[in-house]
Formats: sequence, C-alpha cells, structure tokens
Amino acid sequence: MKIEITVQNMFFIFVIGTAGSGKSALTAAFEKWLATSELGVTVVNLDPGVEDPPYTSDVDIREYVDYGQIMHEFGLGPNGALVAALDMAISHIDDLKEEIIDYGRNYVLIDCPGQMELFAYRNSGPLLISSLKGNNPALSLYLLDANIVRTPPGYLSSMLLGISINIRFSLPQIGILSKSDLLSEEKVNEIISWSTQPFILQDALDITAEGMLKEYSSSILRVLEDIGSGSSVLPISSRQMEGMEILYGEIQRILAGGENYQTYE
Ligand SMILES: Nc1nc2c(ncn2[C@@H]2O[C@H](COP(=O)(O)OP(=O)(O)O)[C@@H](O)[C@H]2O)c(=O)[nH]1
Ligand SMILES: [Mg+2]
Repeated sequence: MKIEITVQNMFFIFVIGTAGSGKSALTAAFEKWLATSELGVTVVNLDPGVEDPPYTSDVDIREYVDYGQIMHEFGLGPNGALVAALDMAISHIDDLKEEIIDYGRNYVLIDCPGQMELFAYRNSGPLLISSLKGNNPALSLYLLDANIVRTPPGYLSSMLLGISINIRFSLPQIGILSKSDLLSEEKVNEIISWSTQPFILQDALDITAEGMLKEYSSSILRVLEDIGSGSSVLPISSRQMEGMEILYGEIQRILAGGENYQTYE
C-alpha cells in the first residue's frame, strides 16, 4: 500500500540565475529575514559544486553526490562534473524529499546550481525541480545581476534567458534586480521602468544597441509584452538586507493565488 504524506502549507521557493548573480547570498539573506520574522524555513543547497555557501543548509545535495570525486574519477571539467552530479542526484531525490518533509517547515528555500544554463537545459534540472516540489505550491526567484542589466542589451538578454528558463521550469517567476546596492537609486528606477514600460527600454535600446539587436529590438519587445513579462523587477540587496519585506509580500501574493493545502506523494 502506498503511504501518503500530507503536507500542509509547504511552499517551495527556487532561487535561480546565472553564475555569480547572487543566488547563495540571497538564500542566506532571505533565510535570515524569514527566521527573524519567525517564519519556519528549510534551506536546501542544490549546487553540488559550491564550496562554502554563506548559510548553513538543512538539506544538502553534497551529502549525496561528491562533485570533486566525480571530476577526479571520470576526468571531467567543472561543467561536465556538474552535469554528471545532477544526473546522479536524480536517484537520491526521494531521500532529499524525505529530509525536506521531515523538517515540516512552511518555507523551503532552494539555492540552485551556479551554472544555470546546464541546470535548466539538461533534463535533470527540471526533473529535480518538479520531483522536489511534488504537488506543493512553488515559484522561482529569477536573479538579474545588477552588473549585467545596467545596460539595455544586458537587461534584454537577461530577461530572455529568464523567459527561456521559465519555459523549462514552468513555475511562477519573480524577477529580482540582485545586488541593487551597486547601482544608484536613479539607475535602479530606470531598470524598473524598463521592466514595466517597454517603450522606455525601446528608446534606450535605440540609443545603445547595435547590429541585429537594434534591428529586431522592437519585435523582441513586442514578444516580451505579448507573453506578459511586464511585471516590475524587485530591487534586492542581500548585502544590505534591503527589499526582503517587499519580496515576501510578492511571494505571498503569488502563493495566495494558488492552493495552499496539498497532498504529497
Ligand atoms: N554588492 C553586493 N554583492 C553581492 C550581493 N549579493 C551577492 N553579492 C556578491 O556577488 C558574488 C556572487 O554571489 P553568490 O551569492 O555566490 O552568487 P551565486 O553564484 O549566484 O550563488 C559574491 O562575491 C557576493 O559577495 C549584494 O546584494 N550586493
Ligand atoms: Mg551559489
């Protein structure tokens, strides 16, 4: 007989973004914020290659797969070893799930692997995400690196990557302007205006873009608008603990739109 574990009010938050975009720092900062607000949170490290994350994980993929050993044993480089480690992690998914369930806390904050593109485009990435969350409500925080999105072409290409990742994971996604402390208030407001009013981005692209991008920018922006990616990015500074409350509010808003009582198999 199949035993069903019922999980009430368990929400999965996947932190995703390109390498160095601030995923681990945000995981640490948001965990701290949730804990001081007396909200229960289980922190999961899903990056086999991380050496010293800035938080203490409750559940850690490194307890199941040894990235260093995989590299050594199979003679692989960093990317090949990550792919192999994630493929191997699939066979431990039930153990990871069980650990998360055992904690029984409301929020499950999951720090995803550094090389986002490998995680998103290989089958193991989406499989890990869908198996971990089961039927529980879930969303992703997609980090846009302040260093990259400060220019219009950088912003546009990061948004396109976010959409492409969204297609792979099909989770509600919150766009986050990560490391906002590196930008002036004026710049932050400009980037927010790009996210909510595409015509402002169009004007900026007309000035800075070159070649193909200049030629196609208006069609690309129209597609972005059509698929409804016009919600505002949230500026967050993990370093200065800024933006956490607004992030929490946005998470609540999205999760309130779905079921908050689910059965987990
Ligand atoms: N100034 C600033 N730097 C940050 C912030 N968040 C992360 N960083 C830095 O960005 C680098 C990459 O951060 P990390 O969290 O490891 O990125 P990950 O690869 O996406 O997990 C590190 O040097 C962090 O100290 C932030 O809010 N402000
Ligand atoms: Mg990291």
